[in-house]
Amino acid sequence: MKQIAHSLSRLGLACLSLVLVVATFAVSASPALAADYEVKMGSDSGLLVFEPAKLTVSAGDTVTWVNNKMAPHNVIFDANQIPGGDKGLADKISHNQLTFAPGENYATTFSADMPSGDYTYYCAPHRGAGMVGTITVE
Ligand SMILES: [Cu+2]
Repeated sequence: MKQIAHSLSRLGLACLSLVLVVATFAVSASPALAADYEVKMGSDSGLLVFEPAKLTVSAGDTVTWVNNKMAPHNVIFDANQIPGGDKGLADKISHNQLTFAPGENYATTFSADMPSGDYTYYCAPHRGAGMVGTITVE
């Protein structure tokens, strides 16, 4: 009888472990946890900057650039300033089209199949003025 109770308790522990493993996987795989971030193009005070200029995100998160002040702006990623140096990827996540009206925006999702690291970008019209930003994907 004692041996049966012992076996049952071991079985229970195994079931609990299995439930925990499955639950952990379900949580980590859930796309509902992906976060959305917003970067202003042009600061509220009218400076030619991305705000925030530096942002750290997780794989699967989405960054939306919103035109704020001092337009026109855009978002250009250079292949030599992203992890892996993939020109195709740099073009894919760039937004060449200039925004003019406040509120105009575009988004990039840093999906899990993209390499992690620092993605540095600039605004073409204002690169010389220092309008540069970095998204760090962890
Ligand atoms: Cu700009």
